[in-house]
Amino acid sequence: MSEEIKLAANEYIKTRSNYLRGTLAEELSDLTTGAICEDSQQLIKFHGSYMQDDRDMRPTRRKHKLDKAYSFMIRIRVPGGVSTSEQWIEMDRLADTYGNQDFKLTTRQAYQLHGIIKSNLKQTIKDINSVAMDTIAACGDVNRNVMCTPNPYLSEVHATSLKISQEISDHLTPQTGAYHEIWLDGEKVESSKEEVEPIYGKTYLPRKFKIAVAVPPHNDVDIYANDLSFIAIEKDGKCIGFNVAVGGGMGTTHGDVNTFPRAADIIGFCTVEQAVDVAEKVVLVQRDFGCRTERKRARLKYTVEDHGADWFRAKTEEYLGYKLQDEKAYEFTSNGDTYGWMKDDSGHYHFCFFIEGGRVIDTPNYQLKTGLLEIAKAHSDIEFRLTANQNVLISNIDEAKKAQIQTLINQYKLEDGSTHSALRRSAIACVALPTCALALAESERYLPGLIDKFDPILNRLGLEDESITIRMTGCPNGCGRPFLGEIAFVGRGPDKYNVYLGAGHDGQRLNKLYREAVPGDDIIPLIEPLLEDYAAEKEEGEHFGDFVIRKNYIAATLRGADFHDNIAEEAFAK
Ligand code: SRM
Ligand code: SF4
Repeated sequence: MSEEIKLAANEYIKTRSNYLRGTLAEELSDLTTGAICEDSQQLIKFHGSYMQDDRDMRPTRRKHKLDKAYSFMIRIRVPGGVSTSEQWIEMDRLADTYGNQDFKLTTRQAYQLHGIIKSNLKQTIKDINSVAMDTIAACGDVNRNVMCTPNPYLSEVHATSLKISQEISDHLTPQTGAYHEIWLDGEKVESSKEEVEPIYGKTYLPRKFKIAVAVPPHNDVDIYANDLSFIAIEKDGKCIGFNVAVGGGMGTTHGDVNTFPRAADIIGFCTVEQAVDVAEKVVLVQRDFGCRTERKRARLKYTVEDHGADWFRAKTEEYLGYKLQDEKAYEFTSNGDTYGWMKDDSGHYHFCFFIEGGRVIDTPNYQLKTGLLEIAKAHSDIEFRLTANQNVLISNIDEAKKAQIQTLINQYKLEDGSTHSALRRSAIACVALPTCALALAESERYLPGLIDKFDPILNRLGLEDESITIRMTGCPNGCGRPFLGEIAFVGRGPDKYNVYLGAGHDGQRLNKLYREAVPGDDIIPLIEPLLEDYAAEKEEGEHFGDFVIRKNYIAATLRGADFHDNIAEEAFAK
């Protein structure tokens, strides 16, 4: 008798959910509690929301024997990162009306609202949909927000890449009527169940799935961190197709050698016309061969790692019914953003603002949120393009508007980053505390202060214009893509960080563990000598990540007597 395979718990939740319905509708109308049940906490992710609680308030509430301060985070999809002035204005309003009076620009070109209480959740999602944005598949075991290089400097190639990213997004959006029924008071559809999700089927994917499209030389969407990505190949100013990369991902678990970050492999090239089909077939291969027994091993990167990239290419080609072409030459130069005014080759202007930590907020000294709102209100026909480095680029501006916008930029002293060190301009911090349930340490609230301490050192060493990518996350899930930072800090416990060094400045090479569980106060003394060496010994044009690898600092540490955790060594050997 064959033994029944025990699947991961979420597989059963998906199976019995009737295409993501579960008991969500009933629970939303029960206002005797601000929470929802555990199954619903998993299901609501597919609808773009997470149940959270304010972790800062936990001790006080515990002391007074109160339940946790529950609220919901809502993630709003923005395929390719392109939103309108109207949508920006609505995000601002929703943050003030239902949220925490601020909103977050995420590392995947989406918006996030925090602090929405259960009784306001439905109205907030309705309002989001009323400005032609949605939240379905912003989270959950499905394809998430599809990213695309936001800077349209190569107009034609960019236009094609953006169009493809939006077509892929549309094609892979779940078809279930549950979203409309629950949030938009849509008619209940008596579905012919087996047909409702033609691509995903009733158990969707084994795990989240992420796609990005990059236009070289910018790797600002960090394609090597994605399950699937497309690298635009240009010839004579036109996009002739894409290199296809699979198997990237960041998430890992401290102490678990079976989990590791992985940089994607390029498996071939497809034409523009084939791209949506390729995306679908890669998703289908992962649907059919991805691990459904252990969620920690369920990402596509493990399917590629376990079977090999050649197997993955062959399987994809089998599903496609045709062969991919061989990869074409391309070059990335950085994974950061370019700030300030830019002009594309069709003559339009774009301006990239520096938004520290992606948090759009007013403070007594800096009216960032108000300033951006005033720009959106004054110019209804411009775009707000979110970047994967948590910044925003306003776009499609003609000569006349440029001057008017510059007046508002001056009035509100809006930052193009030029008053900051290049290190700060090249930083990413994930949300972490107080909203993220998984945070082991601070991140968004901590990194700016840490950079304050780095700045005088960089000035002293003449390194203030070196755009060293620095990334911090509150845990090893990797939401700020820390394993692609030239310097990275990954939360290990309260005020303790694992320190990683040596990623490629172009985002192609992962970094390596340098020191474990470093207390916050010890970070500067640990890194300062390396920066001094770098200032004294770097070669012309050499990036910090390349320098630490050339100097073998990390290998030396790995052999050092104080290195006692071989877990990371094994993981990073891959
Ligand atoms: Fe993430 C989980 C925030 C980009 C890997 N991520 C979470 C949750 C939802 C925590 C949770 O499960 O309870 C975080 C919510 C915090 C909060 O309070 O808002 C969270 N992730 C974020 C954002 C908002 C970070 C940011 O500061 O911008 C990013 C939202 C992206 C979006 O718009 O869709 C975000 N997360 C990423 C990225 C970067 C990327 O995709 O380019 C990664 C690494 C890439 C990857 O997926 O491998 C990432 N998040 C994770 C993981 C680890 C997944 C894994 O394979 O193990 C988790 C945990 C999980 O899924 O179990 C996670
Ligand atoms: Fe939370 Fe960890 Fe992601 Fe940071 S990296 S947002 S702490 S899950």
